Amino acid sequence: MSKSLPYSMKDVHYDNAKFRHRSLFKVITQTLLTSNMRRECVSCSTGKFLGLLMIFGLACLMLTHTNKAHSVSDGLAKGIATNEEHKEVTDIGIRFKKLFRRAPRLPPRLSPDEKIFHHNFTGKLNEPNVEEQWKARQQNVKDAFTHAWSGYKKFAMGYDELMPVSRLGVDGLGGLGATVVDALDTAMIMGLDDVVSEASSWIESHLLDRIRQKGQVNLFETTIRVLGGLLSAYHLSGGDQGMTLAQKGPKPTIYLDIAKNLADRLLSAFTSSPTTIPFSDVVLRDSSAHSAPDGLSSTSEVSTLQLEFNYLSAISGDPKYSTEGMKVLAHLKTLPKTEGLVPIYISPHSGEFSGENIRLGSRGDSYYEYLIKVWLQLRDTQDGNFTYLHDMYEEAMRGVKHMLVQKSTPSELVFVGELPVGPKGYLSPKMDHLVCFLPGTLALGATKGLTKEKAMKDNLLTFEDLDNLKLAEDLTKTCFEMYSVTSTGLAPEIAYFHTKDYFESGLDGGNKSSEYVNDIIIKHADRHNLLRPETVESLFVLYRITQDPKYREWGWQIFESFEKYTKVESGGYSSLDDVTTVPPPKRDKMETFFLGETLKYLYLLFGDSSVMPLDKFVFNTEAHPLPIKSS
Ligand code: DMJ
Repeated sequence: MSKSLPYSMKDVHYDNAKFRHRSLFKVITQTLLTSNMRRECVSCSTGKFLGLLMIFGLACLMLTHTNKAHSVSDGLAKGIATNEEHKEVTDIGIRFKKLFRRAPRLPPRLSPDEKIFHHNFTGKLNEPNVEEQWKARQQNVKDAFTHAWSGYKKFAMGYDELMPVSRLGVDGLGGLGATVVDALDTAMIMGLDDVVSEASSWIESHLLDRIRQKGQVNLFETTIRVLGGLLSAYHLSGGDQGMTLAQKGPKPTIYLDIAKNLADRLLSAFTSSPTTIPFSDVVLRDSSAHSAPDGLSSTSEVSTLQLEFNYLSAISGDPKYSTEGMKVLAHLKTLPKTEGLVPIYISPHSGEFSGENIRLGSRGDSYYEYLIKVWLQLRDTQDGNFTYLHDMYEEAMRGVKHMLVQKSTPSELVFVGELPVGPKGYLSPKMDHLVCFLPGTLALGATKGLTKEKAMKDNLLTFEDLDNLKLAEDLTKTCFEMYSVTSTGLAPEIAYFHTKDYFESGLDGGNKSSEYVNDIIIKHADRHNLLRPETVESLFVLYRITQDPKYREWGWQIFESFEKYTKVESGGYSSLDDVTTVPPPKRDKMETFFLGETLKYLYLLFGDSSVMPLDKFVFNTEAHPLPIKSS
């Protein structure tokens, strides 16, 4: 007797197509001759062998019996006359084949929650519950926006910001009713017609007067929040052959006219400067401009105006806005850098960088963001060659990876540190919440707004793109853990990370059950939360690009914490003083970007991915979407 085949060969036999097409008789006899059962039988008694045959016979009877009902109903359902006998035999054959087929590979075991998301992710099972659940969550965000707006409307209409605890308004941004303009396009996207109507009629009746009368404003803040808000409202209300999301409100040209009036005044920051680097402040009523008391501008501020100015030129037909804005980037291109990284201050008097402090947090952040976004905005137009922006971006991201990225101990969270005394100095393991814009920017830069799946299918990703995408995913996790490590589930303004060179005890976030409680340090002075958007912004972009449902789930956890700890009953949401304490003391301020950005990104994260597609719109740094124009 030949020896039984080694397992690998047996596998080949079992996979053989011929085996699957044999008659029932052959299946039984061959199975008896080749299976383990045969080996058993050779060594067992005749009695045991007969017993096995009986069991086998019984199994045959059961299968025959159950198949009858099946084949009839199948046949009826299909409306096809079937030969019952023939079908029975065939069905039995199929069942036997199933018996001897290799066990199917089972999907990984998932928790009930994960199951829902897994089905949604693959898109194969059209689980209505999943989308229903996200729709319900999206509705919660919409309700939150309505609650925020109602507080602002009741207590602070026309002021820049709401102090929700005091129930007062405050002008922290120059008095242009910044919340109204920042919130308007979010209301349009959410389809909140009443809010659109209230906000737009305030803009129509008051904003131009304010612009003519008000004094000093910051060039950057006014551009990203007010000008950006007006430009998006223009497009979303039908201007520039745009969408007509807003059923109510003025004609789009109203927004354009106000935007031009405002931008004409803001231009004085460029034209008064002795270099191409604009001054930081403008006095609106007389269109004059001056530098900050120290004579310096922030690098991120002078390089985060171009999306808005370019779009305004495109829709107004007047190139002067774009010309002034793009001169800044062309000038920055010529300045010396460290592996693409730049100091956070620049002098409008000399046009040179000032100091050596390098970071991607405050004053540095959106320099890197706009390099890639302005390139995305302009690359398909015929207005010039903007490849240099992409080159600057790629060089900078290589610099980030080489000089700023580190891992924490003990659990290896990837973070972006700072070089406070320049490239030759030490790396501080400090990361502002502001840096959490970076994962979204990296992912956008990698796929140019397409899904990863599509970009891979079309062979569009380089190794560098994939590397950047991986870093984006790692950093998004870190940003999320900055939330989940605290007692409130809300991130501090600044986090430090334990590394092999840096340790400080007794400064954790308070959530002792977090896996990362020993990795993240939160100093007393940094424990506030300003309702900032950067992490949910990156969750939104990462979700759109990777389609991984975990980003939605993380966003939902963050939203629930905002609801639990920042909501003010009488209306509005409040910044917090300390996210490590429960209940957290409130700071009594609702920043305009909570309505302009945070709630907008959450709403889009939970909604249909075809709304505001990332390869057709570029979001300014204040989350105002601007359409990408092609030549
Ligand atoms: C916003 O005004 C913008 O997102 C800006 O780029 C950074 N700061 C705030 C939000 O945190």
